[in-house]
Amino acid sequence: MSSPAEFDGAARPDLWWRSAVVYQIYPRSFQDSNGDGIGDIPGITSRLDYLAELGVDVLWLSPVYSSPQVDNGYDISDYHDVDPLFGTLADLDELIAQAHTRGIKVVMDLVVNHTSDQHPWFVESRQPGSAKRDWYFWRPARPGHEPGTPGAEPDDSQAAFAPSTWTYDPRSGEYYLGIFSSAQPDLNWEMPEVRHAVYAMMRWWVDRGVDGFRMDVINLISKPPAFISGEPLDPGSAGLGQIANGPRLDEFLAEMNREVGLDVQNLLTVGEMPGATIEVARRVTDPARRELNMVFTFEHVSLDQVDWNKWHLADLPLPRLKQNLAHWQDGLAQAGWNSLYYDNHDQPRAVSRFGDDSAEHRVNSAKTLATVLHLHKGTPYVYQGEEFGMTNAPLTQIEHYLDVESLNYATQAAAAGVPEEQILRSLARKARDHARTPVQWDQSPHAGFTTGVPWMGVNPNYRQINAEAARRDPDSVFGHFQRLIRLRHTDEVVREGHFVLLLPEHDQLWTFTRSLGDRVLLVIANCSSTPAELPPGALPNLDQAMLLLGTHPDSAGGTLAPWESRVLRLAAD
Ligand code: TEU
Ligand code: CA
Repeated sequence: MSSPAEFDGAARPDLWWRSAVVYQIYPRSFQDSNGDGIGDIPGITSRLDYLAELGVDVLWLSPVYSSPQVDNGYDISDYHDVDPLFGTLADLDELIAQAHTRGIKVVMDLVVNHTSDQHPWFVESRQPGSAKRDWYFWRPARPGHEPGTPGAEPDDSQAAFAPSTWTYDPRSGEYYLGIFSSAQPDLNWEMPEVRHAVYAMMRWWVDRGVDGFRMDVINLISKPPAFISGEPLDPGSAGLGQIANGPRLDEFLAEMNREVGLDVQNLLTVGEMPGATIEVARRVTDPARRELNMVFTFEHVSLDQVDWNKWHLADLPLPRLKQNLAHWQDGLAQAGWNSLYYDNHDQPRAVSRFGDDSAEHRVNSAKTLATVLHLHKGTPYVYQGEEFGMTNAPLTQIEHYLDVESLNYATQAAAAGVPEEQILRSLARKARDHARTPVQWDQSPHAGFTTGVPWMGVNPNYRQINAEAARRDPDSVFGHFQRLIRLRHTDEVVREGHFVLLLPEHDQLWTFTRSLGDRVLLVIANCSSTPAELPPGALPNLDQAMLLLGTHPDSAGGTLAPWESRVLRLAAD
């Protein structure tokens, strides 16, 4: 970190994002500043020194725009304003300015596959014959059916958070498409006016000082030609299966890049792409194509389920997880760039899911999962609370769940006769609610998140697991994240080294090398709650190897303790 004098916090040198670590904030659950029990922007600003101490380079803010909050902000009714729940535009300007003075950049969430049904664009589009009618997708009722009656929906496609993707609008007697819910009608990107309205809005935010965009379900914006020409969608879930990765996706992303100046201004761009394949990711993140810097794949967070249904639980042997990430490392090794994440506001907590959140193993499994992820090649994302090992919450009744997706699943599953205890088992493992419990700052009431009543209960384990305790203990998960981030900032091999997975079938050890010229790093991690022997002769020669980062003091022997990991620099031949 260079001295303040010459450092212009907002500077974005070429490819800066390839050495950055991003921290995701879910504003509703991060820090409340006015006692209404809901996190807000001044609350985030008050925690900037904590984030600077952690060492992160970028803050990704989940949506803070005006919104009816049906999907907690992923349903935007005004892209040019901040929701009063979270504060004001002036508060956001202050946050951006204060972040920049600490050398931290700010990335906004761009939600433009759909708007809120309260957005003026949609309110106008509802008027039959309005100039904005085709800004959204309207269809007549199914032939032979009375509009508005059950079964009259244009087709049997299902929404992510509701039974049908189609919502009847008595005003025009027609139906509109919402892949996620009726509160989130899909924009019609075939319309140049729609695209250019979005680009103008993005330029407006860039002029306010933001350093990039995380783009929500951006691979859903190019709908299938058959659908565009009026064909019905197939039954089943619309979004992920049928609509992802449409034929004009690259054209739209390249146009956006040009019109907003994403590359010329070195703005960080990451596209959330459920259903994206390595081929799509390699194409979209190929610098020569000037589309996006990186994408969020969903493959590694969709392995502990059956088919495309996250609620149909499946065990996840370690080889499947590590081989999937290695697959993406290899796939984007020549062109493109990976994002690296386990946690976000849509996923259950990684230490509970991929690790062991028992009192005995939580700290080491949180550290070791982070070691493995951050030593892969790509840009790491840390989700609020992950940096000190927050866990899933003990939500034991349907009423404990608040998320639109969780409640939709519980309702539909119950209607389909799924026993309540099975529904509760799936929710306990996979619900997004686990990621959304308030951040546990300290041992004070409500873990220091609010002086009021939190919108969602704080995880009762906050007395043991909180940021303040972790900051005080250099051997904590927080201390480990600081060291991982420092290693990425100081070691080029961590940033640019070629990745090779070792022992792909070993069901305890996750081990791989990163090499750049004759410099080689070796990562050895025991991702199990029982000791693991290093298979003799299976790993590079460890003599003269130097330990750069380890979770356990006596980390030289041939046996790794449960959840022990070591990052070693191998002696040059
Ligand atoms: O998520 C898209 C998405 O794919 C998720 O719905 C995901 O499949 C699911 O939640 C996994 O359980 C984005 C946002 O990240 C999410 O919060 C929004 O709800 C969604 O888009 C609609 O905007
Ligand atoms: Ca508040």
